[in-house]
Amino acid sequence: MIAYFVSDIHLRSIQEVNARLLVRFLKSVTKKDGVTHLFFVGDIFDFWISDHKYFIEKFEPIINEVQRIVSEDIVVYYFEGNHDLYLSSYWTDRLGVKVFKDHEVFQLNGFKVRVEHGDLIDPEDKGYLFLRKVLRTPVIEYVAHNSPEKFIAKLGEKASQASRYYTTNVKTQRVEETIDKIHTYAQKKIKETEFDFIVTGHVHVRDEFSFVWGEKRIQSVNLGSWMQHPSAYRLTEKGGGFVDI
Ligand SMILES: [Mn+2]
Repeated sequence: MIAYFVSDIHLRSIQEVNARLLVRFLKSVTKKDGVTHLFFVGDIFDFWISDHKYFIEKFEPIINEVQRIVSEDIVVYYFEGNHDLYLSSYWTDRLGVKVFKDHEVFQLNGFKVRVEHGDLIDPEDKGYLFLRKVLRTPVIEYVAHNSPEKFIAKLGEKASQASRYYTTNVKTQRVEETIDKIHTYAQKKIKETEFDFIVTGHVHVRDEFSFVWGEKRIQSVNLGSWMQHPSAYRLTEKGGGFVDI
């Protein structure tokens, strides 16, 4: 068993360096090298909603690789982030990728692994939590699915040009505080669901942390962001660790 986890690549175009790195990484995700699972843990794209042709064409080389990976019977999961939403109509129905909106616990070769995007790690981020609620209302879902392709293309271009201020500055200002929040979240969630690993993203701070719960050592992993450090978390029956991309 080899499982890879990636998140928060925030791709805006297929021309950028991280898009090339992602395609190269996906090419290395093969059955012959023993890969069994691939987890997209949200915000892979800086903007993708629903099943619009605009996104499918824009990110075609990535889609082609995902198709090839699925055809090799490698299990691919996609956890929606806050920049990639309403994915199931294309990613599940057309590509065969199971999509999750919330957390999920997987049994991976003896390890119980809890996976989620991580947008609930910071309870003080009230503005974001409100936005999260709004984005997930039926009205927005309807608009996301039914907006004309032209409007989506406009929105997509706007999103691609939008300032990186929030994601590059605001989010990384208080690294220690964020790390505390990741650890607190893991220690809180273990009281609700049993797991050996908790894998999150969203807060853009790459972090590995372990703590003892009862008789067990629990591992908490935050995947960080490719804007700082392109990497994937690799889990095998021996345990896990980051690999540089
Ligand atoms: Mn996010």
